[in-house]
Amino acid sequence: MTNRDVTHVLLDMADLVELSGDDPFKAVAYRKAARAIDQYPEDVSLLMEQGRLLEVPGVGKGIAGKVEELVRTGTFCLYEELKAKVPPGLRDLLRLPGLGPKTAAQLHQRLGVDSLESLKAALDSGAVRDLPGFGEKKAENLRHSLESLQHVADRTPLGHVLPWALPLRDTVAALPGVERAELAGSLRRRRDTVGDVDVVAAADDPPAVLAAFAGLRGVAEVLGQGDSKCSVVLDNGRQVDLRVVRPDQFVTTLHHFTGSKDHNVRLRARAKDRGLKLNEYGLFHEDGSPVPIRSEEEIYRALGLAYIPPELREDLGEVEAAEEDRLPDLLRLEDIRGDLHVHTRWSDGLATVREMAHAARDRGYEYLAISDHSPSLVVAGGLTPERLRLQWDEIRQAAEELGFPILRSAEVDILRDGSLDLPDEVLAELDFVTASIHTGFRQDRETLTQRVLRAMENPHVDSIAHPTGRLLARREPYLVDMDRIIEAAVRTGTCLEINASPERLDLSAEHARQARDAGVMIAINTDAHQVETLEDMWFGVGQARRAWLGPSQVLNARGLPALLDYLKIT
Ligand code: DGT
Ligand code: CA
Ligand code: CA
Ligand code: ZN
Repeated sequence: MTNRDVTHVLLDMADLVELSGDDPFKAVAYRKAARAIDQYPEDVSLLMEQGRLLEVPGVGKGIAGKVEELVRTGTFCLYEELKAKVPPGLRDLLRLPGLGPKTAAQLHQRLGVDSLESLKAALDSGAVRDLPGFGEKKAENLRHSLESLQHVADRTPLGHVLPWALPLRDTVAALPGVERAELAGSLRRRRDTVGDVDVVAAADDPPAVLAAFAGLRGVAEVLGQGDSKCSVVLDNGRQVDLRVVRPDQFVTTLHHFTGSKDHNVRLRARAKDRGLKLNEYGLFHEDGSPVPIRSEEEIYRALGLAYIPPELREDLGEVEAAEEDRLPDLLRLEDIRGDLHVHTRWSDGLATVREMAHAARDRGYEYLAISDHSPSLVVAGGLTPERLRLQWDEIRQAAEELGFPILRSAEVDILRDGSLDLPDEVLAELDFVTASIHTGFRQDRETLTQRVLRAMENPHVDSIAHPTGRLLARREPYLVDMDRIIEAAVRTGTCLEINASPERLDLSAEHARQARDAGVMIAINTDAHQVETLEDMWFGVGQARRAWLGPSQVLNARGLPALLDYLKIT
């Protein structure tokens, strides 16, 4: 169990305490301990072994006991008790932006609300509005949150799904009689969020495999089961569709369930035009005899098309491009030569400059830019010009010691009036300047857009980080006018970032493709706050591929000399 896992359970516990109407101070204590453990530089399990758990600030005897039980057994008694006691639907209320456990508990106790549906009913009947302490405005806000949640609720960030979907695929692949198993659907197309998870497997006896699958530990409910298909809900609440077919049908089934639906529709029509029939079971001549298919490449070839990688299968022009053999040469993870946006302990990161640079070098990168926050972000320990200069000493030393190029950078806050949070003289001394918005998200569209435009007009600014501020399934993008930002990026030669954090993936694939088409240079950066999240680059590359980006359009796919040349650093 990692510190992050423990943190998640403790935060969940805090919610449950409040939802159950127990002493709110207990919830505060769990949250405090959770954050402290998350930030703590050492492993909880190690601390436990050495009997040093109480050294973590905010962890007292009571919570330490529960953490020990948790790390040893995967859960703790009181947590299980509360989970059994609090209606599961009540916990769903917490997904509403602006609704905390205290309010949820109130709604539960006074109105019997125990699910999103019953909340909607209580809003419709006026019961929420009439509740003391609520009123028209609060009820209206709740209704808004409920609507926007229903919009995103059924989709989960790819980064939250992969950690259990990959092992699930391996579990299926290891079931008796299974020849191979692959993830399909939106997950294989690397969409930023996914609905359900689709798995396709090959076996000689599909019903036996489906039965074994339905009986796996972790399967909470079987929604439906046939000869080749089984849909289940897992303990984590997510739906999985498994298809099992004979090995000779595997490729076309995998292709069919990779989708997208729109892409499939196009291919089927194209097959028909050529006197063929394409479906999940195979590709067939008019007389019903099969066209032998051993790979997805062969499906496309049979239809007179160049191979279309899963990320492009959305019917957004890829079929036409494949027909004319002008599909882009898509970016690959190996093309990435460095990361231009990471944080260290100098602001809110967890690792030192040296540790980050070392990890970047281990990944095979040629350079790394250290971009800590600027002073107005007090919560993130933003750097004043004085501290920035001290950081430069450390950067120089680390670069020398490791023999690895480290660029001086900063993530400069774009203030509410569009001015930047560090003076031009300081920006001029940086190798790479990233600007971004962290405050005032609720300003109107014009003001927000002007802020970004003004930052881009500053000749020192090289890149705009996470340009729309969205947090997947949690926060809508702020209302910037992307058409104008892209136009200004072209005019000023400013890069736009694909923030590779799976919580953000911002720019979206749509905006990134629009920027690419306009000729904007894209930087793909992890915004890593610790060594481990340098790995998030994989998500950013997926997003870039969905945006049809190739290495020549990505700044950090350049080697160091070409990068410095682009940045006019000699
Ligand atoms: P999701 O789950 O909402 O993130 O998106 P997908 O693309 O994974 O969609 P899903 O799970 O409903 O179906 C998986 C694939 O199966 C889909 O991409 C294409 C194929 N498929 C599903 N339903 C249909 C259909 O009615 N017609 C066609 N042609 N293909 C379908
Ligand atoms: Ca799916
Ligand atoms: Ca599905
Ligand atoms: Zn950042």
